[in-house]
Amino acid sequence: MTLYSYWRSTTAFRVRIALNLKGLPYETAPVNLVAGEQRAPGHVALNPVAGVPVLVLGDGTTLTQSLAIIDYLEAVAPDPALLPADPLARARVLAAAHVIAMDIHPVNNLKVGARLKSEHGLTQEDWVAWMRHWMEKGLAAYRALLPAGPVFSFGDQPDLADICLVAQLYNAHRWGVDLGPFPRLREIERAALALPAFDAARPENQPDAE
Ligand SMILES: N[C@@H](CCC(=O)N[C@@H](CS)C(=O)NCC(=O)O)C(=O)O
Repeated sequence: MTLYSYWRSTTAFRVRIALNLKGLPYETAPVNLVAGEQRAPGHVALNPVAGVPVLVLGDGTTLTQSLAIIDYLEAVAPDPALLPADPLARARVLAAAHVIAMDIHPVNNLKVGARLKSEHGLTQEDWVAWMRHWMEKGLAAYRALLPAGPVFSFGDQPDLADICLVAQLYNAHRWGVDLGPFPRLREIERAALALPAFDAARPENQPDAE
């Protein structure tokens, strides 16, 4: 399999973690988002939303959207499970994952920032304040969904919510979010990054890291 990825992309980070947790080997095809390579016609032919991640399977089948890719991986390589079998527990993990994937990430995407700057006069400083705002709100909501007790967000093994959380916290560190109010989230992050599957997926461990 080939993963079209950018080292700093949090959505590609999610897929890297899932592939590693499931022990599925893959090659990385770097797409430089800052240089605009995601908008090249060849890449848009792979992913019509002009972004990463894209996972190309051995037979050439193309998959897009990080959560859909992880859902596919879960179906074809169910061990270790990234979602609980119990319907209620599964809904809780998905809800937390969606706080990050549906509520935080879309409004903080590179193309949103580019549009706000070009069409609405935002400065880089305004944009950083915008991103911090949505991360702080979203991380507070994520924290409120967590039960007390387990090592990771919902259990003693990492799941889809942890995958989304760890990737998002990378961005929170990058953009200077005050994580002082979120000691539990940092504890989960430390436990996850101590695992080789998470560590190997870190942005700084990617072949295109600058
Ligand atoms: N919902 C999509 C979002 C994918 C996405 O937007 N990825 C970002 C990187 S984290 C991207 O490629 N952005 C390109 C751009 O903003 O131009 C997913 O989960 O895969």
